[in-house]
Amino acid sequence: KTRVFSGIQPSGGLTLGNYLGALKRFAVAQDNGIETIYCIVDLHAITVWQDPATLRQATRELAAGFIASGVDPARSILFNQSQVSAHAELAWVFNCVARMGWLNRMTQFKDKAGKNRENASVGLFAYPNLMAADILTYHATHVPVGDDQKQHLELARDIAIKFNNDFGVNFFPVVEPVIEGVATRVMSLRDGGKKMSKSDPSDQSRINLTDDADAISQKIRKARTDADALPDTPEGLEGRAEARNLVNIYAALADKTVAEVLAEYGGQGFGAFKPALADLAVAKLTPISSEMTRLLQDVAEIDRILGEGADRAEAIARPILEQTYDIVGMVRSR
Ligand code: AQP
Repeated sequence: KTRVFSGIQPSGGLTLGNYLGALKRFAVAQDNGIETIYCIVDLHAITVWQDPATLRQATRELAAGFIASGVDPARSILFNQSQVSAHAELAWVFNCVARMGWLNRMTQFKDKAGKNRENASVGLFAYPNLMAADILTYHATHVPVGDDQKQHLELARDIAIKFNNDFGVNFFPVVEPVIEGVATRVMSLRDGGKKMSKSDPSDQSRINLTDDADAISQKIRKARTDADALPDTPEGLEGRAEARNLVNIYAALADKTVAEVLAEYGGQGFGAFKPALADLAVAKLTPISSEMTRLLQDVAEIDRILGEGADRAEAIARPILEQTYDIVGMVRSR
Protein backbone atom coordinates (compact mmCIF):
# COMPACT_ATOMS: atom_id res chain seq x y z
CA LYS A 1 0.00 0.00 0.00
CA THR A 2 1.30 3.42 -0.94
CA ARG A 3 1.74 5.85 1.93
CA VAL A 4 3.39 9.22 1.29
CA PHE A 5 5.29 11.11 3.99
CA SER A 6 7.20 14.36 3.70
CA GLY A 7 8.21 17.28 5.89
CA ILE A 8 9.38 20.87 5.82
CA GLN A 9 11.34 22.73 8.49
CA PRO A 10 9.84 25.83 10.11
CA SER A 11 13.25 27.44 9.92
CA GLY A 12 12.17 30.60 8.10
CA GLY A 13 9.69 31.73 5.47
CA LEU A 14 8.79 29.47 2.55
CA THR A 15 10.53 29.99 -0.79
CA LEU A 16 9.55 29.29 -4.37
CA GLY A 17 11.97 26.34 -4.10
CA ASN A 18 9.98 24.82 -1.23
CA TYR A 19 6.77 25.44 -3.15
CA LEU A 20 7.82 23.87 -6.45
CA GLY A 21 10.09 21.17 -5.00
CA ALA A 22 7.70 20.15 -2.24
CA LEU A 23 4.37 21.85 -1.42
CA LYS A 24 2.86 21.90 -4.91
CA ARG A 25 3.64 18.21 -5.32
CA PHE A 26 2.26 17.39 -1.87
CA ALA A 27 -1.15 18.65 -2.97
CA VAL A 28 -0.95 16.64 -6.21
CA ALA A 29 -0.27 13.38 -4.34
CA GLN A 30 -3.21 14.06 -2.05
CA ASP A 31 -5.47 14.90 -4.99
CA ASN A 32 -4.52 11.60 -6.60
CA GLY A 33 -6.19 9.86 -3.67
CA ILE A 34 -2.97 8.56 -2.08
CA GLU A 35 -2.68 8.45 1.73
CA THR A 36 -0.58 11.50 2.56
CA ILE A 37 1.11 12.54 5.82
CA TYR A 38 2.77 15.96 5.97
CA CYS A 39 4.84 17.15 8.87
CA ILE A 40 6.19 20.48 10.02
CA VAL A 41 9.51 19.26 11.35
CA ASP A 42 10.10 21.57 14.30
CA LEU A 43 12.52 19.12 15.95
CA HIS A 44 14.69 19.36 12.83
CA ALA A 45 14.53 23.14 12.90
CA ILE A 46 16.22 23.35 16.32
CA THR A 47 19.35 21.59 15.05
CA VAL A 48 20.41 25.20 14.59
CA TRP A 49 19.34 27.72 17.24
CA GLN A 50 15.88 29.21 16.75
CA ASP A 51 14.38 32.07 18.65
CA PRO A 52 11.38 30.46 20.45
CA ALA A 53 8.82 33.12 19.49
CA THR A 54 10.01 33.09 15.88
CA LEU A 55 9.86 29.30 15.76
CA ARG A 56 6.27 29.29 17.00
CA GLN A 57 5.31 31.91 14.42
CA ALA A 58 7.16 30.07 11.61
CA THR A 59 5.38 26.82 12.51
CA ARG A 60 1.95 28.44 12.18
CA GLU A 61 2.97 30.24 9.00
CA LEU A 62 4.18 26.99 7.52
CA ALA A 63 0.88 25.30 8.43
CA ALA A 64 -0.91 28.13 6.62
CA GLY A 65 1.49 27.70 3.68
CA PHE A 66 0.63 24.00 3.41
CA ILE A 67 -3.08 24.67 3.44
CA ALA A 68 -2.87 27.65 1.05
CA SER A 69 -0.87 25.46 -1.37
CA GLY A 70 -3.70 22.95 -1.51
CA VAL A 71 -2.98 20.50 1.31
CA ASP A 72 -6.41 19.80 2.79
CA PRO A 73 -6.21 18.81 6.48
CA ALA A 74 -9.34 16.71 6.03
CA ARG A 75 -7.72 14.56 3.34
CA SER A 76 -4.06 14.71 4.42
CA ILE A 77 -2.64 14.41 7.91
CA LEU A 78 -0.96 17.75 8.71
CA PHE A 79 0.80 18.22 12.05
CA ASN A 80 4.00 19.38 13.73
CA GLN A 81 6.59 16.79 14.61
CA SER A 82 7.15 17.57 18.30
CA GLN A 83 3.51 16.74 19.11
CA VAL A 84 4.10 13.09 18.18
CA SER A 85 6.87 11.74 20.39
CA ALA A 86 7.33 8.58 18.30
CA HIS A 87 9.60 10.59 15.98
CA ALA A 88 12.12 11.40 18.70
CA GLU A 89 11.85 7.94 20.26
CA LEU A 90 12.48 6.06 17.02
CA ALA A 91 15.30 8.48 16.19
CA TRP A 92 17.08 7.28 19.34
CA VAL A 93 16.84 3.67 18.20
CA PHE A 94 18.17 4.73 14.80
CA ASN A 95 21.04 6.63 16.46
CA CYS A 96 22.04 3.17 17.62
CA VAL A 97 21.59 1.57 14.17
CA ALA A 98 23.24 4.16 11.91
CA ARG A 99 27.04 4.27 11.80
CA MET A 100 29.20 7.35 12.36
CA GLY A 101 30.84 6.72 9.00
CA TRP A 102 27.50 6.94 7.20
CA LEU A 103 26.69 10.30 8.76
CA ASN A 104 30.20 11.60 8.17
CA ARG A 105 29.48 11.42 4.45
CA MET A 106 26.40 13.67 4.54
CA THR A 107 27.06 16.74 2.41
CA GLN A 108 24.28 18.81 4.02
CA PHE A 109 25.98 18.50 7.41
CA LYS A 110 29.28 19.59 5.89
CA ASP A 111 27.58 22.56 4.19
CA LYS A 112 25.60 23.65 7.23
CA ALA A 113 28.32 23.06 9.83
CA GLY A 114 30.84 24.88 7.66
CA LYS A 115 34.42 25.15 8.86
CA ASN A 116 33.58 25.14 12.54
CA ARG A 117 32.43 21.54 12.82
CA GLU A 118 33.42 21.19 16.46
CA ASN A 119 30.82 23.79 17.27
CA ALA A 120 27.90 22.25 15.33
CA SER A 121 25.16 20.69 17.45
CA VAL A 122 25.05 16.91 17.85
CA GLY A 123 21.48 17.22 16.55
CA LEU A 124 22.68 18.68 13.26
CA PHE A 125 24.98 15.69 12.83
CA ALA A 126 22.23 13.18 13.71
CA TYR A 127 19.60 15.01 11.61
CA PRO A 128 19.33 12.23 8.99
CA ASN A 129 18.53 9.64 11.69
CA LEU A 130 15.57 11.73 12.84
CA MET A 131 14.49 12.09 9.23
CA ALA A 132 14.63 8.31 8.81
CA ALA A 133 12.48 7.99 11.94
CA ASP A 134 9.97 10.52 10.56
CA ILE A 135 9.46 8.38 7.51
CA LEU A 136 9.74 4.91 8.99
CA THR A 137 7.53 5.41 12.03
CA TYR A 138 4.67 5.54 9.51
CA HIS A 139 6.02 2.72 7.35
CA ALA A 140 5.83 5.29 4.57
CA THR A 141 6.68 3.95 1.14
CA HIS A 142 7.16 7.14 -0.88
CA VAL A 143 8.80 10.42 0.04
CA PRO A 144 8.45 13.38 -2.32
CA VAL A 145 11.37 15.74 -1.81
CA GLY A 146 13.65 18.12 -3.69
CA ASP A 147 16.92 16.87 -5.10
CA ASP A 148 18.90 18.13 -2.09
CA GLN A 149 17.34 15.46 0.14
CA LYS A 150 18.38 12.50 -1.99
CA GLN A 151 21.38 11.57 0.13
CA HIS A 152 19.33 11.64 3.34
CA LEU A 153 16.76 9.33 1.81
CA GLU A 154 19.43 6.87 0.80
CA LEU A 155 20.52 6.88 4.43
CA ALA A 156 16.94 6.14 5.51
CA ARG A 157 16.99 3.14 3.19
CA ASP A 158 20.31 1.98 4.66
CA ILE A 159 18.92 2.31 8.19
CA ALA A 160 15.82 0.29 7.30
CA ILE A 161 17.93 -2.44 5.71
CA LYS A 162 20.40 -2.60 8.60
CA PHE A 163 17.65 -2.70 11.22
CA ASN A 164 15.88 -5.52 9.36
CA ASN A 165 19.18 -7.43 9.07
CA ASP A 166 20.34 -6.82 12.64
CA PHE A 167 17.09 -8.18 14.09
CA GLY A 168 16.26 -10.73 11.39
CA VAL A 169 12.93 -9.15 10.56
CA ASN A 170 11.25 -7.69 7.53
CA PHE A 171 9.76 -4.79 9.42
CA PHE A 172 10.76 -1.43 7.95
CA PRO A 173 9.98 -0.85 4.28
CA VAL A 174 12.76 0.33 1.99
CA VAL A 175 11.51 3.76 0.97
CA GLU A 176 11.42 5.17 -2.52
CA PRO A 177 12.44 8.78 -3.01
CA VAL A 178 10.12 10.62 -5.37
CA ILE A 179 12.25 13.29 -7.00
CA GLU A 180 10.47 14.22 -10.17
CA GLY A 181 9.32 17.20 -12.20
CA VAL A 182 11.22 20.09 -13.72
CA ALA A 183 11.78 21.98 -10.49
CA THR A 184 13.38 19.49 -8.13
CA ARG A 185 16.23 21.95 -7.68
CA VAL A 186 15.26 25.60 -7.95
CA MET A 187 18.42 27.68 -8.00
CA SER A 188 19.24 31.05 -6.44
CA LEU A 189 18.27 34.04 -8.59
CA ARG A 190 21.72 35.54 -7.93
CA ASP A 191 23.84 32.45 -8.53
CA GLY A 192 22.84 29.58 -10.83
CA GLY A 193 25.23 27.27 -8.98
CA LYS A 194 23.52 27.56 -5.58
CA LYS A 195 20.09 26.27 -4.59
CA MET A 196 17.41 28.75 -3.65
CA SER A 197 17.31 28.61 0.14
CA LYS A 198 15.34 30.28 2.91
CA SER A 199 18.51 30.83 4.88
CA ASP A 200 20.48 32.59 2.10
CA PRO A 201 21.54 35.97 3.50
CA SER A 202 20.46 37.71 0.27
CA ASP A 203 16.70 38.21 0.00
CA GLN A 204 17.22 38.95 -3.72
CA SER A 205 18.35 35.33 -4.18
CA ARG A 206 14.90 33.92 -3.53
CA ILE A 207 11.21 34.50 -4.02
CA ASN A 208 9.37 34.17 -0.72
CA LEU A 209 5.81 32.90 -0.76
CA THR A 210 4.90 36.03 1.18
CA ASP A 211 6.44 38.46 -1.37
CA ASP A 212 3.94 40.85 -2.93
CA ALA A 213 3.51 41.32 -6.68
CA ASP A 214 6.01 44.17 -6.86
CA ALA A 215 8.71 42.27 -5.01
CA ILE A 216 8.21 39.16 -7.17
CA SER A 217 8.43 41.17 -10.42
CA GLN A 218 11.43 43.16 -9.25
CA LYS A 219 13.38 40.05 -8.19
CA ILE A 220 12.71 38.30 -11.50
CA ARG A 221 13.65 41.41 -13.51
CA LYS A 222 16.92 41.63 -11.61
CA ALA A 223 17.66 37.90 -11.70
CA ARG A 224 21.11 37.16 -13.03
CA THR A 225 21.19 35.84 -16.64
CA ASP A 226 23.47 35.76 -19.64
CA ALA A 227 22.82 38.03 -22.62
CA ASP A 228 21.84 35.40 -25.20
CA ALA A 229 18.36 34.69 -26.52
CA LEU A 230 16.57 31.58 -25.26
CA PRO A 231 17.31 28.43 -27.30
CA ASP A 232 14.67 26.52 -29.25
CA THR A 233 15.29 23.19 -27.51
CA PRO A 234 16.25 22.03 -23.98
CA GLU A 235 19.73 20.94 -25.16
CA GLY A 236 20.49 24.60 -25.82
CA LEU A 237 20.26 25.30 -22.06
CA GLU A 238 23.32 23.14 -21.41
CA GLY A 239 25.95 25.21 -19.58
CA ARG A 240 23.51 28.11 -19.03
CA ALA A 241 22.54 27.50 -15.39
CA GLU A 242 20.73 30.81 -14.84
CA ALA A 243 18.73 30.62 -18.07
CA ARG A 244 17.82 27.02 -17.37
CA ASN A 245 16.66 27.89 -13.88
CA LEU A 246 14.25 30.56 -15.10
CA VAL A 247 12.87 28.29 -17.82
CA ASN A 248 12.44 25.46 -15.30
CA ILE A 249 10.57 27.78 -12.95
CA TYR A 250 8.29 28.90 -15.78
CA ALA A 251 7.63 25.30 -16.80
CA ALA A 252 6.85 24.19 -13.25
CA LEU A 253 4.53 27.12 -12.55
CA ALA A 254 2.71 26.68 -15.88
CA ASP A 255 2.56 22.85 -15.60
CA LYS A 256 4.38 22.61 -18.94
CA THR A 257 7.51 20.81 -20.10
CA VAL A 258 10.71 22.73 -20.75
CA ALA A 259 10.37 21.86 -24.46
CA GLU A 260 6.89 23.41 -24.54
CA VAL A 261 8.14 26.60 -22.89
CA LEU A 262 11.03 26.86 -25.35
CA ALA A 263 8.72 26.19 -28.30
CA GLU A 264 6.95 29.36 -27.21
CA TYR A 265 9.90 31.56 -26.14
CA GLY A 266 12.88 30.15 -28.11
CA GLY A 267 14.68 32.92 -29.98
CA GLN A 268 13.40 35.62 -27.62
CA GLY A 269 15.63 37.50 -25.20
CA PHE A 270 15.19 37.90 -21.46
CA GLY A 271 13.68 41.33 -22.09
CA ALA A 272 10.59 39.46 -23.27
CA PHE A 273 10.84 36.32 -21.17
CA LYS A 274 11.35 37.88 -17.74
CA PRO A 275 8.13 39.95 -17.80
CA ALA A 276 6.19 36.86 -18.91
CA LEU A 277 7.72 34.84 -16.09
CA ALA A 278 7.04 37.64 -13.60
CA ASP A 279 3.35 37.79 -14.63
CA LEU A 280 3.02 34.03 -14.33
CA ALA A 281 4.73 33.94 -10.92
CA VAL A 282 2.55 36.77 -9.61
CA ALA A 283 -0.60 35.06 -10.90
CA LYS A 284 0.31 31.73 -9.27
CA LEU A 285 1.86 32.93 -6.01
CA THR A 286 -0.14 35.93 -4.84
CA PRO A 287 -3.34 33.93 -4.25
CA ILE A 288 -1.30 31.63 -1.99
CA SER A 289 0.11 34.50 0.02
CA SER A 290 -3.29 36.17 0.48
CA GLU A 291 -4.77 32.85 1.60
CA MET A 292 -1.90 32.46 4.09
CA THR A 293 -2.60 35.91 5.47
CA ARG A 294 -6.28 35.07 5.82
CA LEU A 295 -5.60 31.76 7.58
CA LEU A 296 -3.13 33.36 9.98
CA GLN A 297 -5.83 35.62 11.34
CA ASP A 298 -7.18 32.58 13.19
CA VAL A 299 -4.20 31.09 15.01
CA ALA A 300 -6.45 29.04 17.30
CA GLU A 301 -7.89 27.27 14.27
CA ILE A 302 -4.40 26.52 12.91
CA ASP A 303 -3.37 25.10 16.28
CA ARG A 304 -6.55 23.01 16.36
CA ILE A 305 -5.76 21.59 12.89
CA LEU A 306 -2.20 20.71 13.97
CA GLY A 307 -3.46 19.06 17.15
CA GLU A 308 -6.03 16.99 15.32
CA GLY A 309 -3.41 16.01 12.71
CA ALA A 310 -1.08 14.98 15.54
CA ASP A 311 -3.78 12.71 17.02
CA ARG A 312 -4.25 10.99 13.68
CA ALA A 313 -0.50 10.71 13.13
CA GLU A 314 0.02 9.29 16.62
CA ALA A 315 -2.56 6.59 15.98
CA ILE A 316 -0.39 5.29 13.11
CA ALA A 317 3.04 5.93 14.58
CA ARG A 318 2.61 4.63 18.15
CA PRO A 319 1.82 0.98 17.27
CA ILE A 320 4.77 0.87 14.86
CA LEU A 321 7.06 2.29 17.56
CA GLU A 322 5.73 -0.26 20.10
CA GLN A 323 6.46 -3.08 17.67
CA THR A 324 9.95 -1.65 17.14
CA TYR A 325 10.64 -1.63 20.89
CA ASP A 326 9.40 -5.20 21.09
CA ILE A 327 11.67 -6.32 18.24
CA VAL A 328 14.66 -4.62 19.91
CA GLY A 329 13.91 -6.36 23.22
CA MET A 330 12.46 -3.66 25.44
CA VAL A 331 10.06 -4.92 28.10
CA ARG A 332 6.63 -3.37 27.56
CA SER A 333 4.56 -3.97 30.69
CA ARG A 334 1.95 -1.25 30.75
N1 AQP B 1 15.71 25.19 -4.02
C1 AQP B 1 14.91 24.14 -3.90
N2 AQP B 1 14.40 23.53 -5.00
C2 AQP B 1 13.58 22.47 -4.88
N3 AQP B 1 13.19 21.94 -3.70
C3 AQP B 1 13.65 22.53 -2.58
N4 AQP B 1 13.46 22.26 -1.27
C4 AQP B 1 14.14 23.17 -0.53
N5 AQP B 1 14.81 24.02 -1.33
C5 AQP B 1 14.52 23.65 -2.62
C6 AQP B 1 12.63 21.19 -0.78
O1 AQP B 1 11.73 21.72 0.17
C7 AQP B 1 11.48 20.71 1.16
C8 AQP B 1 11.62 21.30 2.53
O2 AQP B 1 12.95 21.70 2.78
P1 AQP B 1 13.36 22.00 4.27
O3 AQP B 1 12.84 23.29 4.70
O4 AQP B 1 13.00 20.88 5.15
O5 AQP B 1 14.89 21.98 4.22
P2 AQP B 1 15.90 22.61 3.24
O6 AQP B 1 16.09 21.72 2.07
O7 AQP B 1 17.09 22.82 4.09
O8 AQP B 1 15.22 23.98 2.76
P3 AQP B 1 15.92 25.34 2.58
O9 AQP B 1 14.92 26.29 2.03
O10 AQP B 1 17.18 25.23 1.83
O11 AQP B 1 16.18 25.76 4.07
P4 AQP B 1 17.54 26.10 4.76
O12 AQP B 1 17.95 27.39 4.09
O13 AQP B 1 17.15 26.29 6.19
O14 AQP B 1 18.51 25.01 4.50
C9 AQP B 1 12.41 19.56 0.89
O15 AQP B 1 11.69 18.55 0.20
C10 AQP B 1 13.44 20.16 -0.01
O16 AQP B 1 14.00 19.21 -0.87
